[in-house]
Amino acid sequence: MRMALAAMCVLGGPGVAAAAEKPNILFIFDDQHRKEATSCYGGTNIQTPNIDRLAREGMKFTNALSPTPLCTPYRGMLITGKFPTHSGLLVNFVNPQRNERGIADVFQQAGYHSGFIGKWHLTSSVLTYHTMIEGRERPHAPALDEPEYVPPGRGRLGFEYWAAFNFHMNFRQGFYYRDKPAREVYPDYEAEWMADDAIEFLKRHKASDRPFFLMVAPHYPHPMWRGEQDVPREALAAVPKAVKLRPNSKQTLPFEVEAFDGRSLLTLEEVRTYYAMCVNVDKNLGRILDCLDRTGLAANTIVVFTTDHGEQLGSQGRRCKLVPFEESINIPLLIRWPGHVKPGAVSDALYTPVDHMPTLCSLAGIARPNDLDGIDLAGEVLQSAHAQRDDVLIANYVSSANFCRSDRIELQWRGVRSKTHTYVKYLDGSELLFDNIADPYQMKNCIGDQGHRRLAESMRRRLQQLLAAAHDDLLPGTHYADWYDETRTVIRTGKGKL
Ligand SMILES: [Ca+2]
Repeated sequence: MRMALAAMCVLGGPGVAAAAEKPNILFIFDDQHRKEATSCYGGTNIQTPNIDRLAREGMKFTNALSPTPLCTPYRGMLITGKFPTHSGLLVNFVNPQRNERGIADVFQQAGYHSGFIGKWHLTSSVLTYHTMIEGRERPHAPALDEPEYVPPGRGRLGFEYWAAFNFHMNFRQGFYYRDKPAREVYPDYEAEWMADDAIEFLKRHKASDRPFFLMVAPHYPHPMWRGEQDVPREALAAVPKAVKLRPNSKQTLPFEVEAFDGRSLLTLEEVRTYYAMCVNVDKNLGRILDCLDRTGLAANTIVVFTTDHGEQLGSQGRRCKLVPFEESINIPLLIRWPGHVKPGAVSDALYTPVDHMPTLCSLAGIARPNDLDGIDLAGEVLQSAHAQRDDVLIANYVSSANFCRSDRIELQWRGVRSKTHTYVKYLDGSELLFDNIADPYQMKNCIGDQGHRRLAESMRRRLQQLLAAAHDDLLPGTHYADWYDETRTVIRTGKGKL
Protein backbone atom coordinates (compact mmCIF):
# COMPACT_ATOMS: atom_id res chain seq x y z
CA MET A 1 0.00 0.00 0.00
CA ARG A 2 2.67 2.46 1.01
CA MET A 3 4.85 1.62 -1.97
CA ALA A 4 1.92 1.82 -4.34
CA LEU A 5 0.99 5.22 -3.02
CA ALA A 6 4.55 6.49 -3.06
CA ALA A 7 4.88 5.44 -6.68
CA MET A 8 2.02 7.58 -7.88
CA CYS A 9 2.24 10.83 -6.06
CA VAL A 10 2.19 14.37 -7.19
CA LEU A 11 3.04 17.29 -5.00
CA GLY A 12 2.13 20.84 -5.54
CA GLY A 13 -0.50 23.48 -5.63
CA PRO A 14 -0.43 27.05 -4.51
CA GLY A 15 -1.38 26.32 -0.93
CA VAL A 16 1.50 24.08 0.01
CA ALA A 17 2.10 24.38 3.75
CA ALA A 18 5.59 24.13 5.19
CA ALA A 19 6.45 20.72 6.63
CA ALA A 20 6.70 21.95 10.21
CA GLU A 21 3.28 23.50 10.29
CA LYS A 22 0.93 20.97 8.80
CA PRO A 23 -2.62 22.17 9.40
CA ASN A 24 -5.15 19.92 11.05
CA ILE A 25 -8.19 19.02 8.95
CA LEU A 26 -11.65 18.89 10.51
CA PHE A 27 -14.20 17.86 7.87
CA ILE A 28 -17.81 17.88 9.03
CA PHE A 29 -20.53 16.69 6.65
CA ASP A 30 -24.10 15.92 7.53
CA ASP A 31 -26.62 14.08 5.38
CA GLN A 32 -29.28 15.66 3.14
CA HIS A 33 -28.85 19.28 4.25
CA ARG A 34 -30.45 21.48 1.59
CA LYS A 35 -28.63 24.76 1.06
CA GLU A 36 -31.73 26.78 1.89
CA ALA A 37 -31.73 25.28 5.41
CA THR A 38 -28.83 27.58 6.34
CA SER A 39 -29.25 31.29 7.00
CA CYS A 40 -25.91 32.19 5.38
CA TYR A 41 -27.25 30.93 2.04
CA GLY A 42 -30.37 33.06 2.39
CA GLY A 43 -32.68 30.58 4.13
CA THR A 44 -35.29 32.22 6.34
CA ASN A 45 -37.02 29.30 8.09
CA ILE A 46 -34.22 28.79 10.61
CA GLN A 47 -31.10 30.51 11.88
CA THR A 48 -27.79 28.61 11.66
CA PRO A 49 -25.37 30.92 13.49
CA ASN A 50 -22.48 28.46 13.53
CA ILE A 51 -22.59 27.56 9.85
CA ASP A 52 -22.92 31.30 9.29
CA ARG A 53 -19.84 31.84 11.46
CA LEU A 54 -17.82 29.66 9.07
CA ALA A 55 -19.13 31.75 6.15
CA ARG A 56 -18.12 34.92 7.97
CA GLU A 57 -14.68 33.63 8.93
CA GLY A 58 -13.96 31.60 5.80
CA MET A 59 -15.03 30.98 2.20
CA LYS A 60 -18.57 30.22 1.09
CA PHE A 61 -19.05 28.28 -2.15
CA THR A 62 -22.17 28.99 -4.19
CA ASN A 63 -21.66 26.24 -6.77
CA ALA A 64 -20.63 23.28 -4.59
CA LEU A 65 -22.31 20.26 -6.13
CA SER A 66 -23.21 16.73 -5.22
CA PRO A 67 -23.10 15.40 -8.78
CA THR A 68 -24.68 12.02 -7.92
CA PRO A 69 -27.02 13.00 -5.09
CA LEU A 70 -27.08 9.83 -3.03
CA CYS A 71 -25.21 8.73 0.11
CA THR A 72 -22.69 6.18 -1.13
CA PRO A 73 -21.82 7.83 -4.45
CA TYR A 74 -21.06 11.09 -2.60
CA ARG A 75 -19.04 9.31 0.07
CA GLY A 76 -17.22 7.31 -2.58
CA MET A 77 -16.28 10.47 -4.45
CA LEU A 78 -15.22 12.24 -1.26
CA ILE A 79 -13.15 9.36 0.12
CA THR A 80 -11.59 7.97 -3.10
CA GLY A 81 -11.34 11.17 -5.15
CA LYS A 82 -12.75 9.29 -8.14
CA PHE A 83 -15.97 9.40 -10.16
CA PRO A 84 -18.53 6.69 -9.26
CA THR A 85 -17.83 5.02 -12.62
CA HIS A 86 -14.14 4.78 -11.71
CA SER A 87 -14.51 3.68 -8.07
CA GLY A 88 -17.58 1.51 -8.76
CA LEU A 89 -19.36 3.15 -5.82
CA LEU A 90 -22.54 4.17 -7.62
CA VAL A 91 -25.30 2.64 -5.48
CA ASN A 92 -25.84 2.34 -1.71
CA PHE A 93 -24.75 -0.66 0.39
CA VAL A 94 -21.68 -1.79 -1.53
CA ASN A 95 -18.10 -2.44 -0.49
CA PRO A 96 -15.21 -0.58 -2.14
CA GLN A 97 -12.82 -2.61 -4.29
CA ARG A 98 -10.38 -4.51 -2.09
CA ASN A 99 -7.32 -2.40 -2.89
CA GLU A 100 -9.13 0.94 -2.76
CA ARG A 101 -7.14 3.82 -1.28
CA GLY A 102 -8.90 6.55 0.65
CA ILE A 103 -8.23 10.14 1.60
CA ALA A 104 -7.42 9.03 5.17
CA ASP A 105 -4.72 6.67 3.82
CA VAL A 106 -3.14 9.62 2.05
CA PHE A 107 -3.18 11.85 5.14
CA GLN A 108 -2.11 9.03 7.45
CA GLN A 109 0.88 8.31 5.25
CA ALA A 110 1.83 11.99 5.50
CA GLY A 111 1.96 11.69 9.29
CA TYR A 112 -1.59 12.58 10.22
CA HIS A 113 -3.72 10.86 12.86
CA SER A 114 -6.96 10.02 11.07
CA GLY A 115 -10.39 9.61 12.62
CA PHE A 116 -13.98 9.00 11.57
CA ILE A 117 -17.02 9.69 13.74
CA GLY A 118 -20.54 9.08 12.49
CA LYS A 119 -22.32 7.57 9.52
CA TRP A 120 -20.03 5.67 7.15
CA HIS A 121 -22.24 4.08 4.46
CA LEU A 122 -19.35 2.61 2.53
CA THR A 123 -19.97 -1.03 3.36
CA SER A 124 -22.65 -3.50 2.29
CA SER A 125 -24.02 -3.87 5.82
CA VAL A 126 -27.55 -5.26 6.04
CA LEU A 127 -27.76 -6.00 2.33
CA THR A 128 -24.97 -8.56 2.36
CA TYR A 129 -27.42 -11.37 1.72
CA HIS A 130 -28.93 -9.90 -1.41
CA THR A 131 -27.92 -9.88 -5.02
CA MET A 132 -27.63 -6.52 -6.63
CA ILE A 133 -30.97 -6.61 -8.46
CA GLU A 134 -33.91 -6.06 -6.15
CA GLY A 135 -36.38 -8.95 -6.06
CA ARG A 136 -33.74 -11.56 -6.87
CA GLU A 137 -32.53 -12.24 -3.35
CA ARG A 138 -30.44 -15.27 -2.60
CA PRO A 139 -28.20 -16.12 0.34
CA HIS A 140 -24.54 -16.51 -0.48
CA ALA A 141 -22.34 -16.16 2.58
CA PRO A 142 -22.56 -15.72 6.31
CA ALA A 143 -23.07 -12.09 7.21
CA LEU A 144 -21.53 -10.49 10.26
CA ASP A 145 -23.58 -10.78 13.42
CA GLU A 146 -23.30 -7.01 13.53
CA PRO A 147 -23.51 -6.04 9.85
CA GLU A 148 -23.11 -2.31 10.55
CA TYR A 149 -19.74 -2.94 12.15
CA VAL A 150 -16.64 -2.28 10.06
CA PRO A 151 -13.66 -4.14 11.58
CA PRO A 152 -10.25 -2.45 11.79
CA GLY A 153 -8.46 -2.96 8.49
CA ARG A 154 -8.90 -2.03 4.86
CA GLY A 155 -12.67 -1.62 5.16
CA ARG A 156 -11.99 1.60 7.07
CA LEU A 157 -9.95 3.01 4.18
CA GLY A 158 -7.19 4.43 6.35
CA PHE A 159 -9.14 5.76 9.34
CA GLU A 160 -7.41 4.87 12.62
CA TYR A 161 -9.75 6.28 15.24
CA TRP A 162 -13.26 4.93 14.68
CA ALA A 163 -16.62 5.61 16.29
CA ALA A 164 -19.07 4.85 13.54
CA PHE A 165 -22.00 2.90 12.13
CA ASN A 166 -22.80 2.15 8.53
CA PHE A 167 -26.45 3.15 8.22
CA HIS A 168 -29.32 3.30 10.62
CA MET A 169 -32.01 5.83 11.39
CA ASN A 170 -32.04 5.58 15.19
CA PHE A 171 -31.41 9.21 15.92
CA ARG A 172 -32.02 8.90 19.64
CA GLN A 173 -30.12 6.33 21.70
CA GLY A 174 -28.86 4.71 18.53
CA PHE A 175 -25.74 2.61 18.28
CA TYR A 176 -22.24 2.76 16.91
CA TYR A 177 -19.03 0.73 17.13
CA ARG A 178 -15.44 1.21 18.03
CA ASP A 179 -12.91 -1.60 17.52
CA LYS A 180 -15.00 -4.61 18.40
CA PRO A 181 -18.37 -5.83 17.10
CA ALA A 182 -20.25 -4.72 20.19
CA ARG A 183 -22.83 -1.98 20.05
CA GLU A 184 -22.22 1.17 22.02
CA VAL A 185 -25.31 3.25 22.56
CA TYR A 186 -25.21 7.00 22.50
CA PRO A 187 -27.06 8.42 25.46
CA ASP A 188 -29.18 11.06 23.80
CA TYR A 189 -29.64 12.49 20.32
CA GLU A 190 -27.18 11.53 17.63
CA ALA A 191 -25.55 14.87 16.80
CA GLU A 192 -25.01 15.59 20.50
CA TRP A 193 -23.05 12.37 20.87
CA MET A 194 -21.00 12.98 17.76
CA ALA A 195 -20.02 16.42 18.99
CA ASP A 196 -19.12 14.95 22.41
CA ASP A 197 -16.90 12.35 20.74
CA ALA A 198 -15.31 14.89 18.40
CA ILE A 199 -14.60 17.21 21.36
CA GLU A 200 -12.87 14.38 23.24
CA PHE A 201 -10.80 13.63 20.12
CA LEU A 202 -9.76 17.29 19.87
CA LYS A 203 -8.88 17.54 23.57
CA ARG A 204 -6.66 14.48 23.28
CA HIS A 205 -4.94 16.15 20.34
CA LYS A 206 -4.16 19.36 22.12
CA ALA A 207 -0.87 17.95 23.35
CA SER A 208 -0.08 15.82 20.29
CA ASP A 209 2.72 16.59 17.88
CA ARG A 210 0.85 14.81 15.07
CA PRO A 211 -1.65 16.79 13.02
CA PHE A 212 -5.10 15.25 12.74
CA PHE A 213 -7.46 14.50 9.88
CA LEU A 214 -10.90 14.07 11.43
CA MET A 215 -14.22 13.53 9.68
CA VAL A 216 -17.48 13.95 11.57
CA ALA A 217 -20.60 12.76 9.73
CA PRO A 218 -24.00 13.20 11.40
CA HIS A 219 -26.86 11.27 9.80
CA TYR A 220 -29.25 14.20 10.41
CA PRO A 221 -31.18 15.73 8.71
CA HIS A 222 -31.86 12.53 6.76
CA PRO A 223 -35.33 11.02 7.46
CA MET A 224 -36.98 9.79 9.68
CA TRP A 225 -38.66 13.04 10.67
CA ARG A 226 -40.89 12.27 13.64
CA GLY A 227 -40.64 15.23 15.97
CA GLU A 228 -39.11 14.67 19.41
CA GLN A 229 -38.55 11.01 18.64
CA ASP A 230 -35.78 12.12 16.29
CA VAL A 231 -34.67 15.60 17.37
CA PRO A 232 -34.48 17.58 20.65
CA ARG A 233 -37.49 19.62 21.71
CA GLU A 234 -35.55 22.89 21.84
CA ALA A 235 -34.51 22.44 18.21
CA LEU A 236 -38.15 21.94 17.22
CA ALA A 237 -39.06 25.06 19.16
CA ALA A 238 -36.63 27.05 16.99
CA VAL A 239 -38.61 26.21 13.83
CA PRO A 240 -41.65 28.34 12.98
CA LYS A 241 -45.07 26.71 13.00
CA ALA A 242 -45.60 27.97 9.47
CA VAL A 243 -42.50 27.09 7.45
CA LYS A 244 -42.14 28.65 4.02
CA LEU A 245 -41.26 26.27 1.21
CA ARG A 246 -39.51 27.25 -2.01
CA PRO A 247 -41.61 28.76 -4.80
CA ASN A 248 -41.26 25.58 -6.87
CA SER A 249 -43.27 23.72 -4.22
CA LYS A 250 -46.86 23.77 -3.04
CA GLN A 251 -47.04 25.91 0.08
CA THR A 252 -49.84 24.33 2.09
CA LEU A 253 -48.84 21.17 3.93
CA PRO A 254 -49.59 18.31 3.79
CA PHE A 255 -49.40 17.51 0.07
CA GLU A 256 -48.53 14.49 -2.01
CA VAL A 257 -44.96 14.17 -3.24
CA GLU A 258 -43.00 11.66 -5.28
CA ALA A 259 -39.77 9.89 -4.44
CA PHE A 260 -37.84 6.96 -5.88
CA ASP A 261 -39.84 4.59 -3.68
CA GLY A 262 -43.29 5.90 -4.57
CA ARG A 263 -45.75 8.60 -3.58
CA SER A 264 -46.46 9.82 -0.05
CA LEU A 265 -47.78 12.77 1.91
CA LEU A 266 -45.25 15.36 3.03
CA THR A 267 -46.46 16.62 6.40
CA LEU A 268 -45.81 19.73 8.47
CA GLU A 269 -44.38 17.62 11.28
CA GLU A 270 -41.87 16.08 8.88
CA VAL A 271 -40.82 19.43 7.46
CA ARG A 272 -40.48 21.01 10.90
CA THR A 273 -38.46 18.03 12.14
CA TYR A 274 -36.22 18.35 9.10
CA TYR A 275 -35.42 21.99 9.85
CA ALA A 276 -35.05 21.20 13.56
CA MET A 277 -32.39 18.63 12.71
CA CYS A 278 -30.50 21.30 10.78
CA VAL A 279 -30.76 23.53 13.88
CA ASN A 280 -29.36 20.73 16.02
CA VAL A 281 -26.50 20.03 13.60
CA ASP A 282 -25.68 23.73 13.67
CA LYS A 283 -25.74 23.84 17.47
CA ASN A 284 -23.33 20.92 17.69
CA LEU A 285 -21.09 22.37 15.00
CA GLY A 286 -20.90 25.37 17.34
CA ARG A 287 -19.84 23.18 20.26
CA ILE A 288 -17.02 21.74 18.14
CA LEU A 289 -15.91 25.18 16.95
CA ASP A 290 -15.90 26.40 20.56
CA CYS A 291 -13.67 23.47 21.50
CA LEU A 292 -11.25 24.42 18.71
CA ASP A 293 -11.15 27.92 20.21
CA ARG A 294 -10.68 26.76 23.81
CA THR A 295 -7.91 24.32 22.96
CA GLY A 296 -6.11 26.80 20.73
CA LEU A 297 -6.38 24.37 17.82
CA ALA A 298 -8.54 26.73 15.73
CA ALA A 299 -5.64 28.78 14.40
CA ASN A 300 -4.04 25.84 12.61
CA THR A 301 -7.10 23.83 11.67
CA ILE A 302 -8.80 23.85 8.28
CA VAL A 303 -12.51 23.43 8.98
CA VAL A 304 -14.79 22.22 6.19
CA PHE A 305 -18.56 22.05 6.58
CA THR A 306 -20.67 20.49 3.85
CA THR A 307 -23.26 17.74 3.27
CA ASP A 308 -23.56 14.70 1.04
CA HIS A 309 -26.51 16.04 -1.01
CA GLY A 310 -29.63 18.14 -0.56
CA GLU A 311 -33.32 17.40 -0.03
CA GLN A 312 -36.22 18.27 -2.35
CA LEU A 313 -38.65 18.88 0.56
CA GLY A 314 -41.62 19.38 -1.78
CA SER A 315 -39.76 21.25 -4.54
CA GLN A 316 -40.58 19.91 -8.01
CA GLY A 317 -43.31 17.82 -6.37
CA ARG A 318 -40.73 15.56 -4.76
CA ARG A 319 -39.12 14.57 -1.51
CA CYS A 320 -35.70 12.96 -1.08
CA LYS A 321 -32.89 13.28 -3.66
CA LEU A 322 -31.59 11.31 -6.70
CA VAL A 323 -32.89 14.01 -9.06
CA PRO A 324 -30.92 16.66 -10.99
CA PHE A 325 -32.62 19.68 -9.45
CA GLU A 326 -30.78 22.36 -7.46
CA GLU A 327 -32.40 21.36 -4.15
CA SER A 328 -30.65 17.97 -4.44
CA ILE A 329 -27.34 18.79 -6.11
CA ASN A 330 -26.37 22.32 -5.06
CA ILE A 331 -25.07 21.97 -1.50
CA PRO A 332 -23.57 24.13 1.24
CA LEU A 333 -19.76 24.19 1.39
CA LEU A 334 -17.71 26.39 3.71
CA ILE A 335 -13.96 26.31 4.29
CA ARG A 336 -12.23 28.19 7.10
CA TRP A 337 -8.49 28.43 7.70
CA PRO A 338 -7.54 31.44 9.84
CA GLY A 339 -4.81 33.57 8.31
CA HIS A 340 -5.03 31.77 4.97
CA VAL A 341 -8.62 31.90 3.75
CA LYS A 342 -9.99 35.44 3.51
CA PRO A 343 -12.89 35.96 5.95
CA GLY A 344 -16.21 36.42 4.20
CA ALA A 345 -14.87 35.29 0.81
CA VAL A 346 -17.37 33.89 -1.67
CA SER A 347 -16.50 31.63 -4.60
CA ASP A 348 -18.69 30.57 -7.51
CA ALA A 349 -16.23 27.86 -8.60
CA LEU A 350 -17.81 24.51 -9.47
CA TYR A 351 -16.60 22.38 -6.56
CA THR A 352 -17.43 18.67 -6.46
CA PRO A 353 -16.61 15.97 -3.88
CA VAL A 354 -13.77 14.52 -5.98
CA ASP A 355 -12.02 17.87 -5.60
CA HIS A 356 -11.67 17.61 -1.84
CA MET A 357 -8.73 15.18 -1.88
CA PRO A 358 -6.52 17.15 -4.30
CA THR A 359 -7.53 20.46 -2.73
CA LEU A 360 -6.98 19.45 0.90
CA CYS A 361 -3.70 17.70 0.06
CA SER A 362 -2.54 20.84 -1.68
CA LEU A 363 -3.57 23.10 1.20
CA ALA A 364 -1.77 20.81 3.65
CA GLY A 365 1.27 20.52 1.41
CA ILE A 366 1.22 16.74 1.17
CA ALA A 367 1.61 14.43 -1.79
CA ARG A 368 -1.49 13.05 -3.42
CA PRO A 369 -2.16 10.15 -5.77
CA ASN A 370 -2.05 11.02 -9.46
CA ASP A 371 -5.06 8.97 -10.50
CA LEU A 372 -7.68 11.29 -9.04
CA ASP A 373 -10.62 12.63 -11.04
CA GLY A 374 -10.88 15.90 -9.14
CA ILE A 375 -8.96 19.12 -9.58
CA ASP A 376 -6.87 21.08 -7.08
CA LEU A 377 -8.92 24.10 -6.06
CA ALA A 378 -6.48 25.30 -3.38
CA GLY A 379 -5.71 28.38 -5.47
CA GLU A 380 -9.41 29.21 -5.46
CA VAL A 381 -9.67 28.68 -1.71
CA LEU A 382 -6.67 30.93 -1.08
CA GLN A 383 -7.63 33.38 -3.86
CA SER A 384 -4.16 33.01 -5.32
CA ALA A 385 -5.11 31.37 -8.62
CA HIS A 386 -8.26 30.55 -10.50
CA ALA A 387 -7.87 27.06 -11.92
CA GLN A 388 -11.52 26.33 -12.48
CA ARG A 389 -13.53 24.15 -14.79
CA ASP A 390 -16.45 25.27 -16.95
CA ASP A 391 -18.85 22.43 -16.19
CA VAL A 392 -19.20 19.06 -14.48
CA LEU A 393 -20.92 15.76 -15.17
CA ILE A 394 -23.99 15.08 -13.03
CA ALA A 395 -25.52 11.61 -13.01
CA ASN A 396 -27.83 9.11 -11.41
CA TYR A 397 -27.16 5.53 -12.39
CA VAL A 398 -29.97 3.48 -10.88
CA SER A 399 -33.70 3.87 -10.21
CA SER A 400 -33.48 2.52 -6.65
CA ALA A 401 -31.14 3.95 -4.03
CA ASN A 402 -30.00 0.48 -2.98
CA PHE A 403 -30.28 -1.85 -5.96
CA CYS A 404 -29.37 -1.90 -9.63
CA ARG A 405 -32.87 -1.38 -10.93
CA SER A 406 -33.92 0.27 -14.16
CA ASP A 407 -37.68 -0.04 -14.11
CA ARG A 408 -38.25 3.56 -13.07
CA ILE A 409 -36.75 5.12 -16.14
CA GLU A 410 -37.23 8.72 -15.16
CA LEU A 411 -34.67 8.42 -12.38
CA GLN A 412 -31.72 7.35 -14.50
CA TRP A 413 -30.13 10.38 -16.00
CA ARG A 414 -26.89 12.10 -16.92
CA GLY A 415 -26.29 15.78 -17.38
CA VAL A 416 -24.05 18.80 -17.44
CA ARG A 417 -24.09 21.52 -14.82
CA SER A 418 -22.29 24.75 -15.68
CA LYS A 419 -22.27 27.86 -13.53
CA THR A 420 -25.34 29.09 -15.36
CA HIS A 421 -27.23 26.10 -16.76
CA THR A 422 -28.36 22.55 -16.06
CA TYR A 423 -28.79 20.14 -18.96
CA VAL A 424 -30.17 16.65 -18.28
CA LYS A 425 -30.73 13.61 -20.47
CA TYR A 426 -32.84 10.79 -19.07
CA LEU A 427 -32.36 7.20 -20.12
CA ASP A 428 -35.58 7.35 -22.16
CA GLY A 429 -34.11 10.20 -24.22
CA SER A 430 -36.14 13.06 -22.74
CA GLU A 431 -34.22 16.19 -21.83
CA LEU A 432 -34.25 19.19 -19.49
CA LEU A 433 -32.49 22.52 -19.93
CA PHE A 434 -32.68 25.15 -17.20
CA ASP A 435 -31.26 28.66 -17.11
CA ASN A 436 -30.36 28.75 -13.41
CA ILE A 437 -29.68 32.48 -13.43
CA ALA A 438 -32.94 33.65 -15.00
CA ASP A 439 -34.91 30.79 -13.46
CA PRO A 440 -33.28 29.76 -10.16
CA TYR A 441 -36.23 27.58 -9.17
CA GLN A 442 -36.03 25.64 -12.45
CA MET A 443 -39.68 26.09 -13.33
CA LYS A 444 -39.27 26.40 -17.11
CA ASN A 445 -37.72 23.66 -19.26
CA CYS A 446 -36.05 25.49 -22.16
CA ILE A 447 -35.08 22.42 -24.18
CA GLY A 448 -37.56 23.06 -26.99
CA ASP A 449 -37.09 26.83 -27.18
CA GLN A 450 -35.74 28.26 -30.43
CA GLY A 451 -33.60 30.71 -28.46
CA HIS A 452 -31.86 27.88 -26.62
CA ARG A 453 -31.25 25.59 -29.60
CA ARG A 454 -27.55 26.31 -29.96
CA LEU A 455 -26.94 26.04 -26.25
CA ALA A 456 -28.80 22.72 -26.13
CA GLU A 457 -26.66 21.39 -28.97
CA SER A 458 -23.46 22.42 -27.25
CA MET A 459 -24.59 20.91 -23.93
CA ARG A 460 -25.39 17.62 -25.72
CA ARG A 461 -21.91 17.56 -27.22
CA ARG A 462 -20.36 18.44 -23.89
CA LEU A 463 -22.27 15.63 -22.19
CA GLN A 464 -20.77 13.13 -24.64
CA GLN A 465 -17.27 14.41 -23.82
CA LEU A 466 -17.84 14.24 -20.06
CA LEU A 467 -19.35 10.75 -20.32
CA ALA A 468 -16.35 9.54 -22.33
CA ALA A 469 -13.93 10.97 -19.75
CA ALA A 470 -15.82 9.15 -16.99
CA HIS A 471 -16.04 5.85 -18.95
CA ASP A 472 -19.81 6.13 -18.64
CA ASP A 473 -21.80 4.37 -21.38
CA LEU A 474 -25.24 5.64 -20.22
CA LEU A 475 -26.45 2.12 -19.55
CA PRO A 476 -29.65 1.00 -17.78
CA GLY A 477 -29.31 0.51 -14.01
CA THR A 478 -29.56 -3.29 -14.18
CA HIS A 479 -26.34 -3.34 -16.20
CA TYR A 480 -24.32 -2.30 -13.17
CA ALA A 481 -25.20 -5.43 -11.16
CA ASP A 482 -22.21 -7.05 -12.92
CA TRP A 483 -19.92 -4.58 -11.20
CA TYR A 484 -20.36 -6.35 -7.83
CA ASP A 485 -19.79 -9.83 -6.47
CA GLU A 486 -22.06 -11.75 -4.12
CA THR A 487 -20.82 -9.76 -1.15
CA ARG A 488 -21.65 -6.53 -3.03
CA THR A 489 -17.94 -5.75 -3.35
CA VAL A 490 -16.85 -3.77 -6.41
CA ILE A 491 -15.19 -6.07 -8.96
CA ARG A 492 -15.60 -3.98 -12.11
CA THR A 493 -15.73 -0.31 -13.01
CA GLY A 494 -16.25 1.68 -16.20
CA LYS A 495 -12.57 0.98 -16.95
CA GLY A 496 -13.07 -2.79 -16.90
CA LYS A 497 -12.68 -5.80 -14.63
CA LEU A 498 -10.48 -5.34 -11.57
CA1 LIG B 1 -27.23 10.82 2.16
